[in-house]
Amino acid sequence: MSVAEIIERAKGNAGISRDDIAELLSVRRESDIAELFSAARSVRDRVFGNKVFVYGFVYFSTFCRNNCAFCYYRRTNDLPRYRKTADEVLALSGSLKDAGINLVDLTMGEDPFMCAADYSEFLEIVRRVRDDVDISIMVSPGAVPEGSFSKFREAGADWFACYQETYNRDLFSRLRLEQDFDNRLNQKIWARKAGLLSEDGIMVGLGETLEDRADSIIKMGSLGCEQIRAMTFVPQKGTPMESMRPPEPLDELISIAVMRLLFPDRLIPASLDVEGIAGLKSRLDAGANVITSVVPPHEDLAGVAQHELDIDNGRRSVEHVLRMLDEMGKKAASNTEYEGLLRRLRAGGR
Ligand code: SAM
Ligand code: MD0
Ligand code: SF4
Repeated sequence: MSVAEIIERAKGNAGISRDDIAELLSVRRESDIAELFSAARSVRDRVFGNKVFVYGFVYFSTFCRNNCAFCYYRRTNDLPRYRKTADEVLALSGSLKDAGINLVDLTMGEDPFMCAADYSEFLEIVRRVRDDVDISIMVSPGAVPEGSFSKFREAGADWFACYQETYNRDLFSRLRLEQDFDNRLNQKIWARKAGLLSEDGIMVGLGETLEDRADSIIKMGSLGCEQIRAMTFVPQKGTPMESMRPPEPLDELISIAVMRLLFPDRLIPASLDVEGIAGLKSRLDAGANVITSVVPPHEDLAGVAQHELDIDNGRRSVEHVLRMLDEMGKKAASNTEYEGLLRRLRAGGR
């Protein structure tokens, strides 16, 4: 089958096999890549027009009890760490909202202090952001017990993010050391059951095969996750994966485009946490429609995969991102538009 034929089949996910998807993920000829990205853009534009959504990132605690092989913040990496107070998180969320974001992503390592007493401290932060800032909220606390999801929902969270990284169980066990594959998979299911919207994601360039990547994309879609992402692995100092060769971001872009074709109405991030602001346009050009990892400068906040890149020079700030969108002829959605979308997603329509 030609690439054009597979693209046609991929659109709307009609009669496409895992092997077809793997083949689409393997395109390398410049003209094929251009055709794939252009198809992804037109599918996105048909569903979302020229509107994109902008998410502020507040990584409020970098303490973590886990020891993921790929992560800078793994327990055994000896680092200076921080934990913001509830008042600080509130102030950061408020100023991000004033600057024009649609959602604040409250993210932490699996910080024992925040996990204690069934997440009471984190839940209180969520309640205060909801009541005092009144902005849409995503929580990224890691893996939580089944009974906690309804508490996050009641506290005011709209979204629960928890990325499987890969649906290859063997690879998972080498990445997320001492963690349970099924428990992490269930996070997506339990979140949606409790009325939360759910985000899943994969990492690209960890040694997975094209078939693995195809399987992961199919699985994320079939779980019904309303937001799905792919992020290129960035090797981190002090970790067992430190000396791996940094993968080119092209495979991430191709994954974004394939996800867009298969799942036209999902939210798909362009994360600034891989290549910084330099990576924004290429990701939007591949079919993404949400900008994530927007971080205010000079607040001593870190990114995850790129903990410093473009933060204190202001290039990841809301203002700078909005200016860039303007130059690209795109429009940031208003909060009324974003909230309308969330209501439709919750009602099961997209
Ligand atoms: N601690 C929670 C967890 O792990 O679910 C929430 C944190 S969330 C910020 C962490 C996500 O960032 C991971 O699931 C992974 O997809 C991504 N990430 C972490 N380290 C990375 C790296 N070195 N390169 C690329 N992505 C990375
Ligand atoms: C991002 N650094 O959006 C963030 C993070 C967690 N929900 C998101 C991976 O790229
Ligand atoms: Fe902790 Fe999340 Fe990093 Fe794993 S990815 S070490 S759970 S912060």
